[in-house]
Amino acid sequence: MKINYRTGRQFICLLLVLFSFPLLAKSILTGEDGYRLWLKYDPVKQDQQAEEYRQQFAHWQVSGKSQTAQVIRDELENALTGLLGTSAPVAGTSGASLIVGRLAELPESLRQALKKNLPASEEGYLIKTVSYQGRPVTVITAKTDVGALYGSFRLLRLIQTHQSSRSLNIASGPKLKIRVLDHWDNLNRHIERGYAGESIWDWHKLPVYIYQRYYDYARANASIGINGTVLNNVNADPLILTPQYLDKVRALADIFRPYGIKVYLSVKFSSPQLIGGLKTSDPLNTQVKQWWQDKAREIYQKIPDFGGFLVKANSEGQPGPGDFGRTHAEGANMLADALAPHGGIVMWRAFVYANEKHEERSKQAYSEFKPLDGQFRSNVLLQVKNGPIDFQPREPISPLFGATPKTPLMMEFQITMEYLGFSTHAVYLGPLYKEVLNTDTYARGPGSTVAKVIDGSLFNQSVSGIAGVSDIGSDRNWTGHILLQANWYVFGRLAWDHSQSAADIAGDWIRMTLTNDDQAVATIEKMMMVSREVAVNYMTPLGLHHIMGADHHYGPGPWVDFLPRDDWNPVYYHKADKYGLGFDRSPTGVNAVAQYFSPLREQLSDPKTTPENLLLWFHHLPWDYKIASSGRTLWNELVYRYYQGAADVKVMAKQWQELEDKLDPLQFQQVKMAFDIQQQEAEWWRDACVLYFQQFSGRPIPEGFEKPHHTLAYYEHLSFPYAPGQSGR
Ligand code: BDP
Repeated sequence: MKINYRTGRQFICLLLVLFSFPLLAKSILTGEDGYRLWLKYDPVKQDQQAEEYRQQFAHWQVSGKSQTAQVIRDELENALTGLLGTSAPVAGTSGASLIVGRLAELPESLRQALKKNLPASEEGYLIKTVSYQGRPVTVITAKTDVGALYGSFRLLRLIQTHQSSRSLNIASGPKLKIRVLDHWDNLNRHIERGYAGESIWDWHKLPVYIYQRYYDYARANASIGINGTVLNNVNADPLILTPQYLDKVRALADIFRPYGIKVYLSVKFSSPQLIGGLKTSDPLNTQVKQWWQDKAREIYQKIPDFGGFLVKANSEGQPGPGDFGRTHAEGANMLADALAPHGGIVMWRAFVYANEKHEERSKQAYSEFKPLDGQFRSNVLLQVKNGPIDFQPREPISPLFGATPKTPLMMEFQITMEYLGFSTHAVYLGPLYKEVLNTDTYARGPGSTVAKVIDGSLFNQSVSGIAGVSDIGSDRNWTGHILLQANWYVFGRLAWDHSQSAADIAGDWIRMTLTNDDQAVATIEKMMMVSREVAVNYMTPLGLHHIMGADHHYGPGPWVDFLPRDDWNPVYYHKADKYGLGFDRSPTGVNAVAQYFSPLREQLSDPKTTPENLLLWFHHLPWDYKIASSGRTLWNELVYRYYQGAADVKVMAKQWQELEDKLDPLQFQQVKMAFDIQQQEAEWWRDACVLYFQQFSGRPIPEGFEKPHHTLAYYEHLSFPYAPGQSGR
């Protein structure tokens, strides 16, 4: 029979369409794409509570003429119209049941009642139900306009999360003064360690072309109390300080100001040479000092409330005072002196480790900075990463916390997911942040938590701060994965008040972003709360660390041993051998534990008293070492945890799947697809790591566990030259 070639091809096409059908379940999905973040303002469920909201908040008044007052008006109008279906700004306080304004602007009779309840902080607010002209009125008041803005967002959250609005009396002020996002954004819009598209700053079109996104960024930040933004990468391009770029920076600063957000810049220490035409950048050189002073003046002429500089110096190839034989304190102080007359600060990073120093990497920052305590100007903060190495899925705290009573330490957390699965792994960072903040340093006896170190209360310091390396990019949903918006959110909420619980914050975020259905909220909250531990299990259980792929940091790479520096190689960190696994940082090894205060030091010196989740961080243990909590051998426990982690991702994915009917179709679908990737990648981590370590343990994968999908050689040969977020691009 003669085959009709054309019909045959049509037949094949038809088959292809049929086979690909399951992938194309629906070609047009409409719904929430994630752009609106947690500020959706969709109508609240029509019930008794909604009726109360309407009575209380439909008629409102905002006093004051500032730009911030206008921002509050715009936000309330937009939000209350959306949430309540009705919203009417009224001309005078007499017609309003919600009154917003600075204390000084309120009618005298109200003022007296409110004064004593107002929080001390300039940025704090009070939301109180009072009786005014014979009727109940809700008042949001503060010492500053920005405080009133924060209070307004707080009230909106209350409505968004369907809480009672009767007899309100909420006073709140921030526990930390400087609450900034650090953008690792390059001027070419590539984001170092960014997984959500390119930078939202369109440097090329600034200062003229202004995107609505800049305003929405400011709104989102103000809604959680973030009051600063470092616009550019710590691996800084000196051009940021040229007049051309400063005009662009000014445009952004002008947008952010009414939202209480100050702009900061990362600067390159060698800028005087690179853009200033000087022969040196020596911080003790008179011309260099003058150059920075002039530069500071130029900046403040354009941006009178400029926040200050963030500096990465003498670290990973960045220039610094060490290049001129000067200390970090001498470098930081020179910049601090230039900024001080204008009220600016220096955030000097302690993420410093040098090749020339033959000291174990986890010890270097402490060795470098501890002796400098007391030598920094009062407008310098040391910005310290939470752990002593580098934003790993789990690290002990950096020993610097508590070690510098005379120098304020700023926390640096990573929000972007460099070591936690980029933008496809659902990992809620609230528990990680809380774990760090609640850790006791014992610096001044028991109860000297990291939170108390950074909020200044432990050493009575008046400057305090926290920074989060941003996960924001140009993706429609900002963070590449809807659930990862929660990490931006929880960072801000904890920066405001570190005593809040990660679970409560997750609950608020879910209600504002995904759904107010109680059962769905409970399921998602539980999932979020375990998600970090799940990831630790399938990536770096029991205190393993720094075993990711080379350079791009994507996926597992425990075998990597070819990078130019010893301490960039995973083999340096896990030290697997025939005897066992782990890094001996106890007194029998490199004695990194000596940098901690007693009794933490002693606790970490002995494997029996070291928390199991940090065991291999501090100890090199034999494969048959008995894990106390389970009775398993180290090898069996390792395998168990890797498999448990991967299995738990499946459970999370299934739980999500079961919520389909309760969620917006687009949000549901986006997260579902990310879970598909996360499941594959969790198994990839599991299989690659178990096979790799098995070479050393020489022990079998215990019965009952499925076989790895591929050989070790297969995993070792995977290559990802275009993995996103790489440095130096
Ligand atoms: C590391 C990142 C690198 C950053 C560095 C830093 O891989 O891209 O430049 O931290 O914090 O984790 O400076």
